[in-house]
Amino acid sequence: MNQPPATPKLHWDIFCHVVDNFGDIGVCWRLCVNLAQRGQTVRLWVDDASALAWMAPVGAPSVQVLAWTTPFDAHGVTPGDVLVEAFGCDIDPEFIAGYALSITAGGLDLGFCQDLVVCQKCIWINLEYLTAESYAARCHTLPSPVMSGAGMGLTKHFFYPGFTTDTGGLLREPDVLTRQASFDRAAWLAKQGIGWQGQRLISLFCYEPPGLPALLNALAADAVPTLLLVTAGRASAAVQQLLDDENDLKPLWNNGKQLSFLYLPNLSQNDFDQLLWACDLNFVRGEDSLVRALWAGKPFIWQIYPQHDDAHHAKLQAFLEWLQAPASLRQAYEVWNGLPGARSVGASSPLITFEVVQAWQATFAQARESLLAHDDLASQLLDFIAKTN
Ligand code: TRH
Repeated sequence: MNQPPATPKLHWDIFCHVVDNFGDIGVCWRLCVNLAQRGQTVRLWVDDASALAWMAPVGAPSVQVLAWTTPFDAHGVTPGDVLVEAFGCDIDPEFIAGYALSITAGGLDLGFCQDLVVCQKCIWINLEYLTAESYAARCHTLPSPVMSGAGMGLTKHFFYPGFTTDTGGLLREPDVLTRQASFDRAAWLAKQGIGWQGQRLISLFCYEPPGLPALLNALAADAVPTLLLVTAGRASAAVQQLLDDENDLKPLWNNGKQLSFLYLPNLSQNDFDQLLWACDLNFVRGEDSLVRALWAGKPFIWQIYPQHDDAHHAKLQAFLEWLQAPASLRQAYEVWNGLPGARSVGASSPLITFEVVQAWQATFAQARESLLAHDDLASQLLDFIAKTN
């Protein structure tokens, strides 16, 4: 019987420029870990690694973090087998020149590379942002010949993560399902020092969402008591600002104490994932936490990263389309994100009543099932490399 070809063990150089927030480093770190879990050796070059101190406090085997400095310091290393430019960052010409040299000279480090065929080729990946818009499938894996500069003559390939089989898939660790299956919610909450008395649990990871006042008012008025677990940083600041305003203007707004708050410290990515597994409803934002919320399989509301030209409106609608979101869920997303035309939401709004949230469960379960049937992003990258060489 023919054995499937063994996954080549390659050396990867992944470059990450932190623009703002935690998505750039969050996605890149997960990609490194995902690759390492599949036998790869990875160097992560990042210009601001500070968030990794809490996101990944114990690091990961076979992943090395290097400071990406200006001017460029190669730290005495030579380029590996695969270059990844995350989110359109530009790798320094010195490094590209070294990579080009190793290819044109057939300059293989056979001690590193166990797959001669793969190593003789240029594998230069431009990893793009996640979107459900149709251009992702159209552009996925397209080649982009380099016409000038240190990499002249080489070819980059675009790699688009995505939700459908004609894209590069989503980051997913091989053991995520087994870890989830044995997750003990009460034990995890106790370990975090979260005093839980059976209330509905909602996590809040957001920017400054237009729908936040409506959410807090609706939760305070709801028959079901809620413990809101507010993540550190912008979400905490937004809630505290709003509470100051509400308490000044409407001192009785949460008089029944139906809504209580707990402010979380920065969690590791591992604990952040478990936070999403523990809650009945999650509010997430950006790119990476959206994917984690999908794997959690619980209902969630997503605040999309806002862009100045409002390009995020189409991106949000494309996601809702892919999700086959029912009308109440669409409305909640539109209100939360302040989309034009979104109906304003009052205390009796369907944004978060218990029944409505429960009705969304089927949509998210179905989405998760369909995604689990596709290969994850790291596996698809490895397949792509094997096929194109
Ligand atoms: O921080 P973000 O808003 O990042 C954004 C988006 O990725 C956006 O698409 C991008 O263009 C912009 O940055 C520059 O949201 P995101 O993507 O969910 O990243 C947050 C990361 O932080 C994610 O990996 C989870 C992690 N995290 C923790 O590890 N612990 C925590 O306590 C929290 C709150 C988050």
